Amino acid sequence: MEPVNTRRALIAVALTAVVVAGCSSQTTQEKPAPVPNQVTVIDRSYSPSSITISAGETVTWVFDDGGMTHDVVADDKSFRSPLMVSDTFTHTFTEPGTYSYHCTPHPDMLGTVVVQP
Ligand SMILES: [Cu+2]
Repeated sequence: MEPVNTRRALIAVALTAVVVAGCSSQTTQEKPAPVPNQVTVIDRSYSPSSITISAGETVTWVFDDGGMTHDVVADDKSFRSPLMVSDTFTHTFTEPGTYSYHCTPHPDMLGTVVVQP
């Protein structure tokens, strides 16, 4: 009697382990969650060109323009990225306001971050 119950318990544990392992392997195959407040630097422009966030939030610029070099420079100099061809640049905005920025090599590349209270 006792050994049978123990065996059943072990089988239940083994089945549970398989289910959990299946779930976790599925999780690792999912794409990473999209970054909030993301601006993609692509096609010689900022996309979206205007983004609205709340004070305390962070904007992430993703440089992905096929090898073309860009940067992100605030018109009021409150933030500035290096010149970049790939990777990301982030800036956290603590003060509400409207921040316009541009690209040094391409002065016609313009973007705006609107920070709400
Ligand atoms: Cu540029």
